[in-house]
Amino acid sequence: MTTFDIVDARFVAAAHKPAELPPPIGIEIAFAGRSNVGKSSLLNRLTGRKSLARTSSTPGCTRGIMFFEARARDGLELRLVDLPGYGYAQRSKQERQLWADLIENYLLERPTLTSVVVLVDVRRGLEAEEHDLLKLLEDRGSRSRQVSPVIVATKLDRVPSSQRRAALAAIGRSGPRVIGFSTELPETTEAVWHGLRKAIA
Ligand SMILES: Nc1nc2c(ncn2[C@@H]2O[C@H](COP(=O)(O)OP(=O)(O)OP(=O)(O)O)[C@@H](O)[C@H]2O)c(=O)[nH]1
Ligand SMILES: [Mg+2]
Repeated sequence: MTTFDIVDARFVAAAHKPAELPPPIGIEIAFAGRSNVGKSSLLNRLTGRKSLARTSSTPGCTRGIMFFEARARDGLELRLVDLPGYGYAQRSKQERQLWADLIENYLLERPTLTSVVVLVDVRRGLEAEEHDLLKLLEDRGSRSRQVSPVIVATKLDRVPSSQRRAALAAIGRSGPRVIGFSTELPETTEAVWHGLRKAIA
């Protein structure tokens, strides 16, 4: 049996404001990162569902915090939480502020949040926004339950295979270990699942 053995996955709720957040139940893993980095695509691969989470080549696809529930064959039940991407300039300043507040509040206060997957494009690596995000997660530890960050470098297929190892090592140099992922490389899904299982253990 592989860890990537999801027998059931379904949509639970969409929250566009704090009042719409579903009651905190179970274990939550959130997916955070720049708009268009591939959060929703990764979530679909992890659940083995083609279009559970909406994806698009146009940045700003995921609007609001989307909650999904997944159950593995070995009984593990998880909530996978798809966050709207940051760094998307096409929105009004007011809209961006409201979203930042919603996401920041979720990341800092959610009692069921156990791990946050920080996604970065393998070609860009960690930039100021990702360092801010990792710092915010560290700060959370002093207020409520600690969350373990997992860094996933996406779109690995866009780097020639001979350069992948070096690209991942370069991103990992300044912090936690980095897991490479691509929707085009099926074996990488299993690697992400391994990282997630470890992070919530
Ligand atoms: N080549 C390649 N393209 C990918 C990969 N992952 C995602 N994409 C593409 O990148 C685009 C954005 O993917 P999404 O999963 O919608 O990105 P997101 O991070 O959820 O974006 P927002 O919801 O806007 O924050 C889509 O066109 C995907 O098909 C990958 O591993 N390799
Ligand atoms: Mg998305």
